[in-house]
Amino acid sequence: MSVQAISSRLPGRNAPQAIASRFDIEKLRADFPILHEVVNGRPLVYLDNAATSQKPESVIQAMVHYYRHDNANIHRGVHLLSQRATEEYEAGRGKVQAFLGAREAREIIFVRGATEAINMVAQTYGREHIGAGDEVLITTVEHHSNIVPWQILCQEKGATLCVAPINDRGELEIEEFERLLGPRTKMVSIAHVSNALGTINPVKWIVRLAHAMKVPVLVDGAQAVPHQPVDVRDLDCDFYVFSGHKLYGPTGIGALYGKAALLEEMPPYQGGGDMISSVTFEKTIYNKVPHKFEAGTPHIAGVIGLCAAIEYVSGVGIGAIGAHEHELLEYATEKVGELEGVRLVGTAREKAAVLSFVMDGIHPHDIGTILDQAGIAVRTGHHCAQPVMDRFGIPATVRASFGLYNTREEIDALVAGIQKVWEILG
Ligand code: 7TS
Repeated sequence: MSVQAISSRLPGRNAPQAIASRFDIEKLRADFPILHEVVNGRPLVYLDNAATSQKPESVIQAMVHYYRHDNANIHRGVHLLSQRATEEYEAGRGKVQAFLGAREAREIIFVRGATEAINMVAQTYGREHIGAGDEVLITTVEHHSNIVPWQILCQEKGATLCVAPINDRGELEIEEFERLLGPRTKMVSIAHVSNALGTINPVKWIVRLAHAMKVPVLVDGAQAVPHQPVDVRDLDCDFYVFSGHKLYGPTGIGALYGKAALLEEMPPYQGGGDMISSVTFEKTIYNKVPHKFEAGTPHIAGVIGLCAAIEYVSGVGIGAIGAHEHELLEYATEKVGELEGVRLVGTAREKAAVLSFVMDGIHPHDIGTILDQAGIAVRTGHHCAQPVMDRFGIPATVRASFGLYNTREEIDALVAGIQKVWEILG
């Protein structure tokens, strides 16, 4: 089946026109204090949302309120503040469960972010189930954090890391993926959305293919959850990971979803407080899932901030956000794509919120510097996806990535900035 045919089976987006009327961009922008910053004498145009998104006042205030009124360690105190902190923290688990559509709250493990979640799965599930001669299957578009943890594991175990290729648009070559998925494959780990190219992978289809071979699938949702609804039960993936800071929440907090049956039989990742039910020098009995995987004092304020972010995003409507960004992406693709000297990198038919490009004879860092002088924040470099750059034979790109608060006027500013770059350096 072609990627296009698969794409047409992906969950439909809300019609942009229907959304636009509900989407009061100026009201939303007022929720984000940082958007009022002036950068190099110009109003900030923040187009680096794939790296991290800005935080609404409600997220900032939720964390401030926690530290001002409720701060205490969790799960161990009988005193009121500890109970309050514990309740908020565990309520947060329920919120993430609902956000991802997980069956049970204990299927949500709080982690530092997507990176820690993938390392955790590699070092717990992976260590138990992947051995010499086995294969882990990923794709060319992965972020380094979905490559290196598997590489470390494969080196330790004598296993092989296999990589499914992409075509010139940046789409997964499905037939090649199917060919590589073999009897030795013990794990598939794949980005839901590529951070460097914006490609949306047909993850539901991939899960189905992998499960037909009895292979579990981890989906790296770091670039998906801010832009589209995610339902882990519908995807039927075995693990799903994301970072709070790309979802308008704080840094240092994220979540790992794992199917309860898998989490139950996995060994712990780190040892320490809270992950035990009893300890003697001879033997430790581990705590129940999810606490077995949350050693030490967690990022309590982070969980509270993440919950406020989920509430915020849910209030705006993730479908509406995705539709707004899709409109911006289409507009930017057209406007930037027709500029002299510009070549877009990553032109998949299913894309989310990312526009990567290069300019003839001009280094991306120089482009980024000139844009910064105009107050426009974009990312330049390999975006922690060096194999993607290698695939396209380039060292780096300029990446503009969109969030719910971006506007057409900001795309116009980007276009003017790129024209200026061409005038100066072209
Ligand atoms: N996976 C994907 C697809 C990502 O885009 C990122 C971060 C990660 C995993 C790691 O997330 P972390 O929160 O644990 O660091 N991506 C980017 C980026 O594109 N620019 O800066 C960070």
